[in-house]
Amino acid sequence: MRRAVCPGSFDPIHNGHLDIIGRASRLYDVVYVAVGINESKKGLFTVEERMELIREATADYGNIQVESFHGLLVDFCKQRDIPAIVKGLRAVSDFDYELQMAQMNLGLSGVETLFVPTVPSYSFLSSSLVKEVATWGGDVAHLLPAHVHAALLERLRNR
Ligand code: COD
Repeated sequence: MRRAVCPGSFDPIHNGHLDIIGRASRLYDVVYVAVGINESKKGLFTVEERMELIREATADYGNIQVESFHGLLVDFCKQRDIPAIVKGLRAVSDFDYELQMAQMNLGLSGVETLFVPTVPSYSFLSSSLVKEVATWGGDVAHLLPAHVHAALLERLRNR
């Protein structure tokens, strides 16, 4: 059984994330989508809410397991016998830090990192930009699954 993990904050999941997860799901038998818990950073959505939004967004893929993790990603991989991390690369600016993390993770545990180039139409996309634009009334509907867009607008209205 070939397994991989797509880790992230996913606050919230957007179409750039989904593109990478979908492509990973065609390469591996099981893809874990792992939401990192970072107590020092308060998200717009709770970790449980993010997981539920991801579950709904990936329900049709058929081989996605949504989980959360605390601490090191390599420990999450070790506990589940996952040999590969799949990451999307948006631009050269992502590369320096992603390379550092990939080398550190390889050195810590032998877990490999595979980089998947983002499709050009999503190369500018990040959760923080989506939240910022939506906060000021900008239209982000085309950048998110419909249920995530609805959840985002509701959360911003009630904040
Ligand atoms: N197109 C394609 N892919 C994208 C796009 C896009 N527009 N946006 C994001 N992605 C991909 C990237 O691969 C990114 O890594 C992933 O989606 C998740 O993105 P975010 O922004 O939701 O998540 P990050 O970058 O905040 O997540 C960071 C992690 C939680 C993965 C990282 O901090 C981590 O591994 N933490 C665990 C602690 C640890 O092990 N630390 C040591 C590291 S060496």
